[in-house]
Amino acid sequence: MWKSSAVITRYAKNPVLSKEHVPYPASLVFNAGVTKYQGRYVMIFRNDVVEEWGKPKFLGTNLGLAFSDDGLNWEVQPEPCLEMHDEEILRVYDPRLTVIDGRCYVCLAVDTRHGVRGGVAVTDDFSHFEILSLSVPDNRNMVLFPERINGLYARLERPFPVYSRGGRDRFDIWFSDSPDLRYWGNCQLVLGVEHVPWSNDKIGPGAPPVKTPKGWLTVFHAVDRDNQRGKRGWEERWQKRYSAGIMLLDLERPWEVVGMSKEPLMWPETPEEKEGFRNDTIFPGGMILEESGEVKIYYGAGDAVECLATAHVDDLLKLCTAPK
Ligand code: BMA
Repeated sequence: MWKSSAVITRYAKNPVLSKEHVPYPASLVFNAGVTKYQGRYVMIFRNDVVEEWGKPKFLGTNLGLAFSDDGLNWEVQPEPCLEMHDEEILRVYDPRLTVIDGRCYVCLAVDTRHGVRGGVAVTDDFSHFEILSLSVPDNRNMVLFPERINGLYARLERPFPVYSRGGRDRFDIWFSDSPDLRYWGNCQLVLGVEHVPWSNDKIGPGAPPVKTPKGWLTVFHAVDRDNQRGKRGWEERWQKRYSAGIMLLDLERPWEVVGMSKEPLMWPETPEEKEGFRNDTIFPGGMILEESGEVKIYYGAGDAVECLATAHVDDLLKLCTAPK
C-alpha cells in the first residue's frame, strides 16, 4: 500500500478550519482556496450545510471567507461571501484563488441544470464577484497560474469526457490559455490518469501552481476506486479514495511535465482524512510558497474539514526530478 511522502509535515493543530470556527450555520467546511492578498492570508472555503450531522441530507452550499495573519489562525467573516443559485445555476463550490497583477481571481465549480461548468471570476473586495467566463460542461477543478506566460493567462482544468472513454471515470489534467480570461484556447493534455501509478480512476488539478526556478510546481488530486468498497462515511457506498500528487511543469510551455513524483505526496492517514463525510479523502486547493522555502498546502479532509501540511520547496522539487 501507499503512504505519504516523508517530506510532508501535517500541522499539529489540524484541522486548520472547521464548522466550529464559523459564526453562521455551517457543517462541512472544506475544499478551500487560499492565497496571500494585500499582506494577509485569505481563504474562501466551501460550506455544505446539512440538516443533521452524520446524515447526507443537504440544505445548501455557500462559500465563506476567512482572513489570517499567519496562515494558521483564521478569523471567519460574519457572513458567507458567495452563494449562487437561480433557475439554471444550482450552486458554486471548490474555489481556488490566484492573485494576478494585484487582483484576486477565483475559479469555481458551477453545478448547473445542464452540467458542471468551470467558472473564472474576479473580486477586489471579496463581496462582489464578476464572472469572467464559464466553460461548456463538463469541466471543473480549474486553477489559474499567477502570471501571464508568453503574454497569455494560463490555467489547468479537468474536463470529464465520458462517451469517448468507455462511459466510466478516466479523467485527465488539461491546459488552456487566454488573452483576456474570457476566451480560452490552445487546449493541451498535461497529464493522463494512466501516468499516475496509484490512480485507476481520475486525476485533477489541486492548487494553483507556484513558480520556482526549475518550473511550475503544482499539486493534483488522484483517485483510486474499488467497487468492492461499501459504507465509508455518511453514504451507503463510497468507492473512491482521494490522495495528492505533485508535479513540475515547464516554465515556458506549462503543458509539458518536467517531472512527477511516482509516489503519492499525501495519502489519507490521519483521523480527519480517513473518516468524515467521505472517508479517505484529501483534496488540495491552496499552495503558498513562503520566502523561507516552506510550502503550505491546504486541503479538504474527509469532505468535512480543512487541513494544512507543509514541506520544503527543495524537497518537493527533488521528488519531481528524482531519476525514474
Ligand atoms: C469530487 C468533488 C470534490 C470532493 C471529492 C470527494 O468529485 O466533488 O468536491 O471533495 O469529489 O468527494
